[in-house]
Parts: sequence; structure tokens; C-alpha cells
Amino acid sequence: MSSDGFSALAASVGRSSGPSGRPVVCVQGLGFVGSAMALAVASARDPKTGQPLYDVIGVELSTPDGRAKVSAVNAGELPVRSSDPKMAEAMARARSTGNLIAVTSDEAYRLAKVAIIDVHLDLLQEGGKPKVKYDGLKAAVRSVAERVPEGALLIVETTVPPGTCEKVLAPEIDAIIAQRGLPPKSILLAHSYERVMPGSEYFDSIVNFWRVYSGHTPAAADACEKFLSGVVNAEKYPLTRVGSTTASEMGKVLENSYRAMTIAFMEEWGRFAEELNVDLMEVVSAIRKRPTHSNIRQPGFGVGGYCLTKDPLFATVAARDLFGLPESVNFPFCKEAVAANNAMPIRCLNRLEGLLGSLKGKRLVLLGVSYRQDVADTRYSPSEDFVREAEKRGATVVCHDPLVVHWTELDRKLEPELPDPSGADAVVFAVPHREYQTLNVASWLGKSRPVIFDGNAVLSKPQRSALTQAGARVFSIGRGEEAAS
Ligand code: SAJ
Repeated sequence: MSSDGFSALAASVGRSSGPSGRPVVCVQGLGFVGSAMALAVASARDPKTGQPLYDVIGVELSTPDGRAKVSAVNAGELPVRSSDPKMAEAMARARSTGNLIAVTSDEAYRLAKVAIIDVHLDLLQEGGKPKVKYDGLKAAVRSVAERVPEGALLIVETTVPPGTCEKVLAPEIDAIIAQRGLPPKSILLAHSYERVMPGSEYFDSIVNFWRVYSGHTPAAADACEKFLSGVVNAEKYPLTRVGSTTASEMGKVLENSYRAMTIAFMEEWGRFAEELNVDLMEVVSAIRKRPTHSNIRQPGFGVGGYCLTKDPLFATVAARDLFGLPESVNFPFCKEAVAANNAMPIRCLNRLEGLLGSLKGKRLVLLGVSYRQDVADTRYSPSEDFVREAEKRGATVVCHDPLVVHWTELDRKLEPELPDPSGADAVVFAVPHREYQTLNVASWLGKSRPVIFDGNAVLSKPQRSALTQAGARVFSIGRGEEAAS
């Protein structure tokens, strides 16, 4: 039984776990998605017996980062930072049950009844055109297909251009099946896109959230449905089967293109509101009361993160590179949305430069470097573009973030305490972290009176009023300037 294999592997990583008789699930990639998925699968229980359904093996690359994640899991610690207590609880459960380990060896896939692909697929730019190089993803999927037992299910969760499973991955798997002398289609390929939202609802965004899925074959779709039904609270959050893996892949890309576009759309309204000194956030919250418009977005400091910065461009890649469609099938809204979102941090900087007269020699305090509230993820953070350009224009920028101790992209160590605002020409609120939303800003400023720039609707009305009453100039994206009183 594969569980003997599991307990042998567990022993090899210093974990004692006797044979359990449980089927093994491998999760390839322990990033923000794979880590949470591995915990969700390890937490899955048989509704009749209450016993764990699976033994789970996280599989990472043998890189410093991959090995660090593996060591964390095997020490019973989270491989990613999270403020969601349910993630820590899930890890504690898995540790006491002994049904979650991690390795860097691909040999683990030989034990897998199910393998979940959670590796990344980056978008590149070549000659100004979005491009995807599939080599990494193909190699990752090959490493699984070459080892899993006949009948195993491969679920691709990675966000990919529509058509990837059918036109890129299935041919790879079919070739391996033939090389291994297995019956055709005997390794099942399915796609179910992840809707993981790192933050306060991280764990629930998997187990208590809707899932869309499909299979390259009906048998794969059936196996995927059976598996997900045991991991997700499918009674309360029903699964939705769509007609093909391409439809499932399109679902994800469309969801995030929609979100990126609705955010970009608000940028011009933010500029308009600032000129008219209308509080756009007040207008937006009034509109949200209407159910059909409850999801209207708001302008901010920029649109960062690994999802919305690339997903809207995957449609173009699919149309051109996977389906060879004519240029007439293009995506101007997606393209414009990404451009508008990417321009936001520099627009904020230009607005600030207008308030200060010049950035040369100025000292700025930047509060918030992650790409969004309540996460430590700095990938594609708007704050990165802001800092790079501000320093190019001669400013000095002191950065803080309650969740980031080392800002990888800028290789900058951040102090945990709030910086001293004295001597600052401006304080820029870039991310609505809870710490800033509850900060007594006027008190923190003391006698300093820097320009206060709220780039992301961070400050409440009381916080802004206390600042203007203390004689500070306050400018907010989407609101405009509030004169010191
Ligand atoms: N942002 C705005 N204005 C808004 C909302 C967001 O400027 O009204 C900015 C944020 O500051 C951030 C960026 O956009 O820089 C992205 O924020 P996000 O809330 O969209 O968070 P993401 O990028 O993590 O998006 C993910 C997506 N989830 C998945 O792909 C599984 C997205 O589909 C979700 O809608 C989103 O989380 C969510 O709602 O949390």
C-alpha cells in the first residue's frame, strides 16, 4: 500500500508516521497556493469516521527557498507567512495526525493517487508582446506523469492561458503514457482553478469557497469531482463542472481580467473626483448598496500581485500562440486595464510631486510595501515602482510594512517599528494594513507636519480630520486635498 511508502518517506524526513492505509496526495509547489492546498487536503476528513482522508506530500524544488519550505512543513510550521489563524490550526492538526510531510524528491509521485500542480507560470514580455514559456510547467508535469501510478489523477490548478491543458500538457502526458506502456488516457488530467486569497480568510478561500473544474476526459472530470468533494465543503459551496479544461482555464483568466479591468476603470473617476473635491469612496460605498453594483471597485495606489498583473494578458497569449487566431481576435480592454493599473503608482508619485513642488532632496516615509493589505507578498508591488521612480527623481524614501521584514525585490531590510516622521516632507500611506488604519497618526506625527498622502483609502474620516485639525495638509487618491483647518 502507498501508505507504507508514505511512512517510509516520513521517516526519511524525521517524522514518525505508521502505515495509515490512506491514499497519498502530492502537491507540487508549496507557494501561497500549494501550501494552503496541502493543508486543506491534509485537513479533509471522512464524514462517517472523522478520520483523515489522505496522506499528503508537499513536493518542492531543491533550491534554498524550496528546502526552507520543506523544512518548515516537516517541523510542523507554515511554509508561508499567514495572518489567518485557520492556517496555523490546520498545520497543528496535520502535525498531530502526521499526515503531512514535504520533500524535494520527485520520487514521492510514485505514491500519489492524486497530484495537484501548483507551480507558477510566468508571463514574459518579448518585443513588447506578452509571451509564455511553457518549459518549466511542462517539465513539472512530466516529472509527475513519469512516476505516478496508472489511474492517478493530475489536477492542474496553475493559472494558464486557455487551451494549455489540451494543447500543451495533454500531449506531453500522452507521450509519457505511451513510453511507459500504459493504456491510453490512464493518467487522468483535470483542471480546477484556484481561488486562493491569502489574507484573513486564506484557509476558507479553499475549503469554504466555490470551485470550477473540468477533465480532459469524462473519467478525469469524474475523478476530479470526487476528489474535490472530499476537500471542499461542496454542500455549502457547490462545485461547477464546465465543458472542457479550456473552459475552466478561461474561467480563471476571465475572472481576474474582469477584476483588473474594473479596478482600472476607477482610475479616471478617481482623478475626476480629486479635481472636483468629491469623495469618490463615499460615492462608491453608496453605489455598492445596490446589489447589482456591489462589486464596483475603487482607485488606489496601484494593482500589484502575481494574479491581476499577468492574468489579463493570458488571453492574448492563448489566442495567438495556442489557437493561431488572427489579430482581429484581441483584447483591448485587458491590455488597457493592465497599462492603466501599472501607471497608478507613478500617477501617485506625480500627484505628490505636484504637492511638494519637487522630489529632489525630499524625504518620504512610505507606509506599506506589500501588494495588498494583510499579506506579506511583495511581488509586483506598486510600492516598488513608486520607490524606484521617487529615488530616481532624487527623493529619499524610508519604507515600513508591518508584515515585511526584508523587501526582496529591492533587497531592503525594513525596521519593524514605525519610522520617525520628523524631518519627513511627506508620509505616503500605500497599503491599507490594519496597523495603519488603527494608527493615531496625529499623535505619531508629534510636531511634524509633512504632507499626508493617502494612496489607498487607508485613513478613515476621523484620522484625516484629526490631521487637518492639527494643521497637516492631507491629499487622498479619489478624494483630493483636504485643507489644514
Ligand atoms: N486594488 C485596488 N482597488 C480595488 C481592489 C484592489 O486598487 O478596488 C488593488 C490592491 O491594492 C492590489 C491589487 O489591486 O494591489 C490586487 O488586489 P486584489 O484584491 O484583487 O487581490 P489579488 O490580486 O490577490 O486578487 C485575488 C484574486 N484571487 C484569485 O486569483 C484566486 C481575485 O480573483 C480576487 O477577487 C481577489 O484576490 C480578492 O477578492 O481577494
